[in-house]
Amino acid sequence: MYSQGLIGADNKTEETQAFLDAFQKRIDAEEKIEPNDPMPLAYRNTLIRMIGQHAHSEIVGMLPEGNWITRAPTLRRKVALLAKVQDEGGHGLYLYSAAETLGVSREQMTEELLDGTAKYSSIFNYPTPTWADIGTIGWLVDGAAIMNQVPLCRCSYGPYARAMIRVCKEESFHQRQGYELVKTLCEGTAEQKAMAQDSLDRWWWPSLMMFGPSDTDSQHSDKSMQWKIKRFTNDELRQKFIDATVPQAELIGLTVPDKDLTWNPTKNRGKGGYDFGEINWDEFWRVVQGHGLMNKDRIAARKKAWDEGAWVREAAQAYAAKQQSSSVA
Ligand code: FAQ
Repeated sequence: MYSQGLIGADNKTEETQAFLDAFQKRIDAEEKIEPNDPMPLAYRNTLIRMIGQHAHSEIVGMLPEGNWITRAPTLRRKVALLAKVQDEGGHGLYLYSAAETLGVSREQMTEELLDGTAKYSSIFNYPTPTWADIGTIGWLVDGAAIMNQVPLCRCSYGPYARAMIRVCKEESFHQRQGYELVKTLCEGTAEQKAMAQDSLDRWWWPSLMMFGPSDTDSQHSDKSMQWKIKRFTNDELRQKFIDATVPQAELIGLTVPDKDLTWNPTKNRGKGGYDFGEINWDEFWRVVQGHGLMNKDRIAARKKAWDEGAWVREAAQAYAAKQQSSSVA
């Protein structure tokens, strides 16, 4: 672990108004905050919560797609899917490391995931019953993830911002391979096209929920915007995603399952944008609170992996202790 201080690494800095003002001045000047810098406790805790949730999402997010690796229809698709799932695992590890720079351990974060204290993205609590879902996840879920994460490359916390640069490059490949997969299905037989449409029908609304509650219900957005952790609000990013994705659906002949979707030329300060239907926020909160279709399965899978990996952690600790005692002797 890198950062040991509660407020600053010196363990002395007090959270006075003068300190808070000086901190905000650094943020406003677009300076990056680094692990050993003094920072308000609430800033630290916001990042631990958000980066931890993000890391868990990447790791839990391997499960719905990993489920299809053995059933990918061609060698080319299998190789791409294997690489993608492996990338998501890498993103999770980067992010756990970024969170560790704030003074929390990976063990603690994992325990909080398993006991339900820490959240992960709602989207990974939906099932993947068809092969088309693998394309739709790349296209929509990675597409939404990129929309949210590109601005995080400019997050005020240095380790998170830097991790996001590589993550976004990889997510971009994921989005393209997903869209190409769905496009291929749309150019295939009538059954394949119907499979793609059915998948879009099931994933569209949950993808919009990935951006979080509407701005009026978002508890953390104001403070995170002030600290330049978030650069856009949940609703702003959701709108950008809809505006970018609807034409992609049209291009491959799919229909977005929203009867209220209409082009509004006055939106986005006259640049135009889509008006869209009401999101089912009851469903969103139900899933976030653990009552989605796959919540129990996802946590059970993570718990099994954690329990079965105990011997690896113990062996690594025993090896480290042995190395340390032989270097002391
Ligand atoms: N699911 O006040 P806000 C990926 C919670 S990565 C579950 O608006 P905030 C890659 C929120 O935590 C996807 N919970 O919160 C991939 C808070 O609860 P708390 C993950 C949600 O933090 C692709 C409460 O609601 N990406 O997909 C969700 O300002 C394919 C109030 O919300 C990130 O984590 C939700 N959707 O804004 C992997 C990006 N939304 O903590 C595999 C970083 C909100 O007070 C395959 N995170 N909540 O108990 C963020 O940008 C933000 O944290 C938001 C939420 C935008 C997610």
